[in-house]
Amino acid sequence: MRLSRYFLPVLKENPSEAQIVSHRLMLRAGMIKQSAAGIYSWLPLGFKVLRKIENIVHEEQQRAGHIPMLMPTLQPADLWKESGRYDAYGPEMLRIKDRQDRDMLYGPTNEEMITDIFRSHVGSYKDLPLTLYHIQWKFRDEIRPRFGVMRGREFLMKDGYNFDLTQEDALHAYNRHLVSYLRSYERMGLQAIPMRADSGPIGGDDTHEFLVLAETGESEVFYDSQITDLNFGDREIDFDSVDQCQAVLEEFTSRYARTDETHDADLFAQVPAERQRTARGIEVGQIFYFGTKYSDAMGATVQGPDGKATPVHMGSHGIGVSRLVGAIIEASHDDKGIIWPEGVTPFHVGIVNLKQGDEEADTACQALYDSITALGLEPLYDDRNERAGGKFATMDLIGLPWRITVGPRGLKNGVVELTSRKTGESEEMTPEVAVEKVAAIYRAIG
Ligand code: P5A
Repeated sequence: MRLSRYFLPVLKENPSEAQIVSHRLMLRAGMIKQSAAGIYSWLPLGFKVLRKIENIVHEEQQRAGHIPMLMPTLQPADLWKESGRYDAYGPEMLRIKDRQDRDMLYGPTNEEMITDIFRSHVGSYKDLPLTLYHIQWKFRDEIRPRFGVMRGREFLMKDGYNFDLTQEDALHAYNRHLVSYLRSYERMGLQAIPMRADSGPIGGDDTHEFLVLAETGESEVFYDSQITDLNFGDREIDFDSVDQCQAVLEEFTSRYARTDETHDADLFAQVPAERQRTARGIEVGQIFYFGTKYSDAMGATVQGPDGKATPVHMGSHGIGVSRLVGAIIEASHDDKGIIWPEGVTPFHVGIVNLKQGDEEADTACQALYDSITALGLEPLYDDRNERAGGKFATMDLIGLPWRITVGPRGLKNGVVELTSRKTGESEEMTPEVAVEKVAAIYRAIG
C-alpha cells in the first residue's frame, strides 16, 4: 500500500476524551472513530489489525478441532425466555421490538441460540463431541462504556460452545479451550494468565479468565510470580489427547492466580511472601463449564449408548477479539506510539523514502516494494512529499515492527537502513539483504 493512496487519518493532537494509552493511540493512529458511546467504526488500519487477530483465532480454533459457523446478531426473545435469562440479564441487554411487535434483542452472547440449533439437529451421542464457534458482534449496554474498544457496548467476540455426553468429556473440552487460548494469545505477542474467576450471568462453577497484566486493567488480580515465568511457546499438542490437555491445564493453573472476585486471602498467604504479587489485568477471554444448565432448561438431549435420552454437558468459551486490539497496545507501546507484535501488525514493514521525487530513491523504493510484495508480505510505502521527521513520526505512531529507510546518500553506497521499532536499532545493508531479513523474520512466525 502506498500511503499517499491510503486512508490513514492520524491526529496530531492528543484526543482529550481518551483516558488510557491504547484508546489515545488508536484514535491518533486513525484506527477507530467513535460513532456513539461504546460503538466504533473500524477505520482501515484498525480493521486490518482486527482481521489479523480474527485470523489467528480462526486458525487456532480449527487446529483444536472446533467448527466455524455464523449466527446472527439479532435474536428472538423467546429463546431467552426458555432459559430464564430474558429477565435475569437485566438492563445490559438491548431489547428491540420489530414491526410485528415481537420482542427481539441484540445478542450479548449465544448460549440459547446454539442450544436451539443443537436440539433441532443432533439426536444421538454418536454425533458427539461437538464444538461450534463463531466470531460475531455482540451488544452489552454497559453502564460505563469506556477506554475505547476495551469496554465497548458493541464489541467483537469469538464465542464457542461444546456439547458432550459426559462431564468428563466436557471437562476435556474445557481443557482443550484453555490450551488453544494460550496458543492464540502467544501468537498475538501477549502473555495472558488463566485465573480462577467468577462465572456471572453465564453460570457454572468451573471458569477461568485470561488476563493480560497492565496498569490500566479493570480487574485487580493476585498471583504467584512464578506464573509469569511460564511460557507456552510453540509446543505441539495433540488436542484429542485428554492427558496432554490436562497436563497443560495443571501446569498453568496450579499456582495461585485469581481475580478479586474469587481472591482468598488465606490461600494467598500460603504463597511465599517474596512471590506474592498484586496487579491489574485486562480480561481478554473466559472459559466456562456449566454442565446441563442450558440443556436442561431447553431440552437439549441426545440418545445415550443405553438408548435413554440424556441432557448434554456444555461449556462456552469467549475471546474478546476487539478488546484484544486495545490490550495488545496497552502491553506494547512507548512514548512515540504503538509497537505491534509481528503476529498482528497491520503491515509487515514500512518503507520511508527520504527524498520523494529523487529518481534513484523513488526507483529503489519501488523495487523494494515489489520484491516485498512478491514474497507475500505487505509493505506500507510512505511516498508522500513530506519531510523525513514527519514520516518517521507517523511510522513510529502506527507502530510497524520494521522500517526500511531509503535516501540518496545511502544509495550512493548501495545501502538502505533497516530499523526495529522495538529496539530503535538501525543497521545499514543492501536492499536485497534488508528484504531477506524481513522475510526471514516473518517466515519464522509462520
Ligand atoms: C463465553 C462465550 C461469555 O460471554 N458466552 C459465550 C461466554 N463470556 S464473557 O466473559 O462474558 O465474554 C467473553 C469475552 O468478551 C470480552 N468482552 C468485552 N469486550 C469488549 N467490550 C465489552 N463490553 C466486553 N464484554 C466482554 C472479554 O474479553 C471477555 O473475556
